[in-house]
Amino acid sequence: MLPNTRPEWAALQKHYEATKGAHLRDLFAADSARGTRLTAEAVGIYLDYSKNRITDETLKLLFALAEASDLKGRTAAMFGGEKINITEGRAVLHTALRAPRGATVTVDGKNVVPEVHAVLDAMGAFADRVRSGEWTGHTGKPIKNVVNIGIGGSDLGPVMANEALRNYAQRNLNFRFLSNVDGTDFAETVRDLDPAETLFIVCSKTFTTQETMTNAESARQWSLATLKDTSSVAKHFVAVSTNAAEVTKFGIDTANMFGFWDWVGGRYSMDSAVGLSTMLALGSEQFAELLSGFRAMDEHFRTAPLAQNLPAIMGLLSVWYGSFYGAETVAVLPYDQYLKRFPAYLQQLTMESNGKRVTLGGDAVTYQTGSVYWGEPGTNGQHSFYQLIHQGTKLIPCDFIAFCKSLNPVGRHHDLLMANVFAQAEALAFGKTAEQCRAEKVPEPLVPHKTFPGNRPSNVLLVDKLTPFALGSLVALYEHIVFTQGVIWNIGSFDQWGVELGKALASKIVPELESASAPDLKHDTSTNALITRYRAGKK
Ligand code: G6Q
Repeated sequence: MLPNTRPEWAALQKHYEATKGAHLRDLFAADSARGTRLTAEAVGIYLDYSKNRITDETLKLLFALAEASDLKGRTAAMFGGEKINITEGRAVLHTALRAPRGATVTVDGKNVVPEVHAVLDAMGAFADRVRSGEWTGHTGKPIKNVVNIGIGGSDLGPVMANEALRNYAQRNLNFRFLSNVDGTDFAETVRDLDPAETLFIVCSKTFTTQETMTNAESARQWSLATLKDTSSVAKHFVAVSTNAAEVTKFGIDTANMFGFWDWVGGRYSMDSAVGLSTMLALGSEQFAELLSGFRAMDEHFRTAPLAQNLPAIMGLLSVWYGSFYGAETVAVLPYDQYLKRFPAYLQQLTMESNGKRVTLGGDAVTYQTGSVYWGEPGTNGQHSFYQLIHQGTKLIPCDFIAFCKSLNPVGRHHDLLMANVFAQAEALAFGKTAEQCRAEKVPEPLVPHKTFPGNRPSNVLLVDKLTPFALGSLVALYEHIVFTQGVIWNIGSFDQWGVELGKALASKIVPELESASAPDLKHDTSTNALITRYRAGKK
């Protein structure tokens, strides 16, 4: 059903019309406890959502919508292994990837937890051998460089985690990530590496993705050009995949293949074998801490009442802005340099999941769904795009993410960094009035330019310290925000037909670019002309 036909949605629409003019300045002035009351805390994350354009009534109505949408029931269905990815007929069980040893999660009558832990154990044992230098390359040298070859869900999580947890990584291992089919990515990734010291992880669920297989083949040729012997492939290439036949065909020993399952979506897979590079960097104990962060947030989301439930609150607030205020984007602004790839990671998680235009039943939606997620770490963003958030014409809800303790305490740096987070959220909410400008003797012609309207919403997430546990809990927080949004919008968050289309379209054109004789082009006139021009230009 279309959620905007629910009475709870209509009540929110009416409430929006009645309250859209309210200013955060007045909401704070009317309630001296607002800044501590509209907060929630769980799994080491303190969420201050008081600077949102909401009242207690808004929350009540949003929770009523969540209940009418059966958020609890749908959550239980996901955790219980029901095939909620209906267009692919699959269960959605990334939560089983962090289930404790001994737990039971059943898919098609089979408990999958023992297999999950068998793969984790194999990853851990392999990581120990590489990290200790026991695993050597073909010439007997220990591995110094690890290159993860993968794209999309087989790249963005590992890249983000590698940056985010660099402080905890074994520093004598050098990690690189090769994703783009652009030969430049390949050339620049390997240019200063010694094949005898380089291990490639070919990370592809299907082992058929064009970009990844092209890069893997070039890596194999590059490696063999120095090592000469095809038996060296087994020492320098391992695979993360569900496709044993293709892995064997490539020359990788299936003893060095780390598997996962069709109930793990690519963008939800960084804590599966796709995280092998993370395991190599962190070792099995710290990887286990990452998983416990995920698990703690899973348990919180599954069990906490809506009014204390971080993912539910944040998911509902994004629905409030997206579907009622018409806000088109959400800015994610981590004030931690280690999280510099976190917004890029979230772009896939959020936009591939909820960039959908029909309901689960196939009806075209008549309301806004998935928002554009974007962002950069603070304070850098303040010196570029924050201007538009403060004084532009668009409403851009922001998520600030910050840590009480720095992993690199240097002089005054951390206090300065944190002062900026608090100041930005404050300025966005309260702005600066014309009267305040005049009191500061701003010349009259400049008053409109120096006035800040405020009333720009934000969440502040405050965490003690960026640890593997904290990262796991933050990623799971956003996974469940996405799930909450998808349930309210009644869309399928776990397929990605748009990505599949891209894969199919390009493979049709490849032979037309590579054929020696002029191909018979049957595209539109624009595509035909571009192909013809490229064929002439590349000679
Ligand atoms: C993720 C998507 C997509 C996928 C890549 C790589 O949810 O399905 O980003 O992860 O296309 O696919 P392979 O792992 O099969 O190479």
